[in-house]
Amino acid sequence: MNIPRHMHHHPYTAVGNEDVSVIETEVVVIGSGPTGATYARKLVDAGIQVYMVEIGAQETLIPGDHKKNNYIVQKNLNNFINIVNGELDELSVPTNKQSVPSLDPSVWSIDPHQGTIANGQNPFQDAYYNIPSAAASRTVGGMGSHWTCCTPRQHPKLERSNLFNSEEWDRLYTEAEERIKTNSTIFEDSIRHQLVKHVLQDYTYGHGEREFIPMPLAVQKFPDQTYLEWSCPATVFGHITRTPDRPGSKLFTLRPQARCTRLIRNKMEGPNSGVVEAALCKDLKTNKPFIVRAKKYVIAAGAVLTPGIMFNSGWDDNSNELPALGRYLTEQTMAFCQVILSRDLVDKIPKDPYNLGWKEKVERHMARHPKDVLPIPFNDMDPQVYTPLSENYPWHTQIHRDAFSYGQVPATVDQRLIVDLRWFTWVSPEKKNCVSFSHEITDQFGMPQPTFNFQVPREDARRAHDMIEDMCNVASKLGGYLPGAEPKMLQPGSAIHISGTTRAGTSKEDSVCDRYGRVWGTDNVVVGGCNVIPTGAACNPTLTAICFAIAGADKIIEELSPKNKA
Ligand code: KBG
Repeated sequence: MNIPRHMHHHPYTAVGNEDVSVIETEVVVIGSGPTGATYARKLVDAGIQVYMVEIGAQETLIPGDHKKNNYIVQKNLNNFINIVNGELDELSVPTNKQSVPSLDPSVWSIDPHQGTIANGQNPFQDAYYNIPSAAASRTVGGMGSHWTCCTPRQHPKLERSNLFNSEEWDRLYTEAEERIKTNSTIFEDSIRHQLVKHVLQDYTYGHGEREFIPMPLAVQKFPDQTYLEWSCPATVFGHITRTPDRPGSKLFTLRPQARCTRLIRNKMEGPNSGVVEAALCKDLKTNKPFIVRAKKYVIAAGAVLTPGIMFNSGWDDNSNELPALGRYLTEQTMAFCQVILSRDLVDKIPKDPYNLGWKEKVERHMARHPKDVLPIPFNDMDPQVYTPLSENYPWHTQIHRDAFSYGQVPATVDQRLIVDLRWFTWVSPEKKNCVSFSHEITDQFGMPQPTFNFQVPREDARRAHDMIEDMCNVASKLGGYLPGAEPKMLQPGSAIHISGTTRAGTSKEDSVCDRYGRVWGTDNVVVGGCNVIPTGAACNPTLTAICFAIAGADKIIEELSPKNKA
């Protein structure tokens, strides 16, 4: 199965007369986030050659590492905010059509009927129907290089699709958790984690059935490391990538800073009609096109850029081959606040009310740092508590600390006192909620500009309202609001969990691919990522996207196995 890869030059008719290099491989994977990494790892481990194309640069020594795997960042989470901000490229920015009457009349100013189109600005975007925080992370590792690593399973009744039966889901989730190293025990030693968990467990709020439990997180703690090791695409790639310490697998090539422009399809009538023959790419450093020829093409380039590549490959509005492409888009509604722990709770710590050995820890800390006014060791890990979604509380919650692109804590506030509350609920998939593309304008990377048309359906909006009320109730048991971080709904897209844009299903009328990510009407194109998830879900989608990638990769392995290859 190990076909030697060779690069050679020959004129490729599909891109005109230009002499372009051609790379031969078995499977090309576009995108290096958690799902691309899952495909690559499984295929390579099965002896299949993989060429991965990633538009972003490799910014870490180990490809696809988490930017939080850094002592300095873990010492001060505020440092992480700028990293995340820098990695979230907004996808559609409505052109500002507001008049500015005080503008110096001699300067160039916008024609309100046109607008500019640089850097994601989009004159077609109606601000009212936008998903303003929708973003892409163009870097090796994709969103996995800064994600929060929260990896719950979807609720079997409220969230999960029935494309797999419950045994199949169990098997997929178990493998996904193993690959991404999910666990719920690492934070058990933390005083604040236990404090928050116990206070909220004691508070049953009239419904005994609600559980406040440790959040499932993809993170490890190695005995010889002073900081936590957050899981990421590097974890999933494992041995197949090249690092300073190892050569990586001969079957795997990662090519950063290369854009996949489109797939080249055979449009001739006949048995090969619709089959993809090559991926047309461009090296962004040299601006030179190149071609990758493979047996299978896996697009895992993010929930918005994946349908964009497909649109550019001819599955556009004119072709009408995939009427569900870009449609049934879902994005969770999200509520957020930050509290400062109450004086009563902080004062409880030295008394060790739950008999968890806090007294010794606090005494040791005070002896070392007599000037510290808080009975909380500096290396006490952050709280990481959640409540799984349930029929009575149909939202996913996170009661934790998580510096993201927002949530900066002022330098004058001790970060040990801060707890973040994030509540998420689903938006049901509706055909009219969509991302569309146009051949008329491109984004800053020369790809079709996405435009969103998104509105929260009435019933989902009501649930979002109940959700924020619940968040306030829970917050009030912990402390008071950090000024500036009082409860609010975040703008659409803040969860960065857009799903459904190439959804899996059973027919092309309302889906783009089957449960293995195989695109309808082609033999050799597979899509991966949250875009494949067909249901509206409240919890973090990455683990479920990895499940779909596991199923898809297993199918490719079966199809490319020697007996089926002939
Ligand atoms: O807190 C995180 C959360 O875990 C998540 O999955 C989402 O993407 O982003 C949140 C921060 O905004």
